[in-house]
Amino acid sequence: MVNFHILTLFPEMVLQGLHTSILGRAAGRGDISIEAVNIRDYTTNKHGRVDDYTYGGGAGMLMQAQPVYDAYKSVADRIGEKEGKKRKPRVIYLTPQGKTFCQEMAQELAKEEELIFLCGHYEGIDERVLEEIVTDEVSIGDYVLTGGELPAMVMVDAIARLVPGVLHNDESAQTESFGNGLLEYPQYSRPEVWHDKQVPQVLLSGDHAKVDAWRLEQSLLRTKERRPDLYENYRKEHPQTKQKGTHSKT
Ligand code: 6GU
Repeated sequence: MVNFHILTLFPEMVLQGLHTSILGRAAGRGDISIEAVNIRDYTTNKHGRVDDYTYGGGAGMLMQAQPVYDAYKSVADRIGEKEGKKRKPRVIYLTPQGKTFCQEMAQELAKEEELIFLCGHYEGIDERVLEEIVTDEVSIGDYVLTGGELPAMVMVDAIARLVPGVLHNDESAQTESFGNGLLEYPQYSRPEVWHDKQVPQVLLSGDHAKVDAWRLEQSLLRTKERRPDLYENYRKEHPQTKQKGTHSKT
């Protein structure tokens, strides 16, 4: 069970996206919970403003410390009442300046009971509140988005599918791409021939050992060709595995 709390100016965007399909059903069963907290509900500004100009000048507006802190406090206090004063929950600030998200981080975060995501907008958030509440700064890749909502949704999806009970087939979280450090092998369904293309014979053989060996070989070939960086890591961690495909394409 992981409880996800998302601090955002666009709660409907986040809830719409995350209460769909597999995660929606998982939330319905209680395997995860996802709440969005509207930062604007916590502003003390009488016009409902949450942003202001930056000291020092320059283009763009900044989210102010007060509404962000009070939104955070409302969640942290509720968690504190539930758990007692165990320890501070992790607060993940989505920012292009953060550490790049990866499967290993997802696995680590899936062990937490409570996760708070802070989504920034405009030019960012007043540094002083970040210093007080943020435990992790995370980016989802080297490109710039308009806000932290999509990155938060990406992270929640990647983490939630690792929570026990969320995926029905216990295996599926593990056997897929990156679960074993390799890209996935190609897959086929009916019919046996489509557009003159035949399903590989080994998959029709019923020999599970042969099928597994073929799939591993395909994963290795694909990873070597498409993601040499992942392939190198895999080789280092599995030095005993037979080299695949070194004879091809040269
Ligand atoms: Cl976490 N935020 C924004 N605004 N852009 C991003 C990002 C995060 N990760 C990649 N691009």
